[in-house]
Amino acid sequence: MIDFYKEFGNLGYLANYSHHGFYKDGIFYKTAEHYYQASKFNDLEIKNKIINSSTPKEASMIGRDVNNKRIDNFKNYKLDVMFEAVYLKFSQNKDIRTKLIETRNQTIREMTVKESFWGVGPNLDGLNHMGKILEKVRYQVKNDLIDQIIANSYKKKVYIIGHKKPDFDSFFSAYLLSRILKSFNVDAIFAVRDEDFIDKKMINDWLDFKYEVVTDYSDKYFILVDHNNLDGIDKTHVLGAIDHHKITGEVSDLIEIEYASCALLIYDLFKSRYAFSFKEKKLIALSVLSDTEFLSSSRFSSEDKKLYDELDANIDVSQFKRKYLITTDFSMDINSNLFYDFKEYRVGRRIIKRSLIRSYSADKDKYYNLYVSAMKQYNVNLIIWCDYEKLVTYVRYNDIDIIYPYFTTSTNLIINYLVNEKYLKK
Ligand SMILES: [Mn+2]
Repeated sequence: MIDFYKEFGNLGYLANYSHHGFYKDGIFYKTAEHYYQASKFNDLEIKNKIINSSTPKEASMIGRDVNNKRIDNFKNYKLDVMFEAVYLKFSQNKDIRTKLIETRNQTIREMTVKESFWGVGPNLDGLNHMGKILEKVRYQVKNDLIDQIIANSYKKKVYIIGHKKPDFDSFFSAYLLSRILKSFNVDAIFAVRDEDFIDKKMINDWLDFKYEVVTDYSDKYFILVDHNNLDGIDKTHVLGAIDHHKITGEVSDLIEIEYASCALLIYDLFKSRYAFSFKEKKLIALSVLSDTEFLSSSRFSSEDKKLYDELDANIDVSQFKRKYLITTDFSMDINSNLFYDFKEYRVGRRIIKRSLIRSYSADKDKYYNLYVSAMKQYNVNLIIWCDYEKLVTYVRYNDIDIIYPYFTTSTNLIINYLVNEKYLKK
């Protein structure tokens, strides 16, 4: 539930008085409120007075003055006008558009108690039209981004591709999006960057799809899924990107929302336009298992759970966990284990080279110090060590040891934690 009140604080961007201006027909409106109030009148003098007023409050006072003659039956249009105002505001201000999209499918409420039409009213049972319009706008701007990706892709051969060393989610997301785009008549090709798969067994058992291996990026167009670092791809060749982590500033016009898995995000984005098959839904659910350590990771949120349940995949999670959960094999040498689940992350100008280790408690006690002391030698600066018994995450960043009190394999979460705790400067 997203409850906002007035234009202040974290959620203030949702309010009509927030200072996010936009253009319509060559005219600049300072706030959505300016637009809404100005739309009540045909009289140019009043209109201009509203547009030129310096604050939304002033605009509202002029607009509500009963001495000013409104358009006939304005009340019949007012919901449409308000939708337009809010839509223009969010579609022309990318930073708050992103914030709005990040609220996923949560209910939005304007907590104004003296307003039972736009807000929730005194008994919280008001019409809350403002909240509903924000939800509609959220849906619309998300769809605009999808339309943009599809439009960019027409009449081109487009490679749908995930990260290097593909895991289940990256591999399947690329496949799934290529299927969906084909249904929109895009010449989409399912591709991987290499065949050095993580989750080998799970991929072998479930993802029997033909792919192309692409290593020369120079003469091709791409749509990136899951972990959108360019990694050698020219920015101008990227037609779109969909990711369930917020990590890079390398690609513009991307859809980047925190979801349990990239395939789950793709499902949520396209479910109103593409009929997912029973099999596809099951594989989406498996991608969630794979990316959340079989639903035990903190990454699996209550919003994710709603969607996961909606997939109705009927999966015995503990059975899958027994079969596919692979901890680090400590009979292997340190070098290959450090680079088994290895990724680079960019934080500002810094590059974080992180290795993910999965172990039970006994192996943690036995090997942790050994691996930490090998970091410098192998040029790794972040180890995320997940203990599957204690459900605790041990983090080593350069010379700093941190015990993260939850179980997570989300590097993004850990990096944000390091930044917030000032261990890591942006
Ligand atoms: Mn993923």
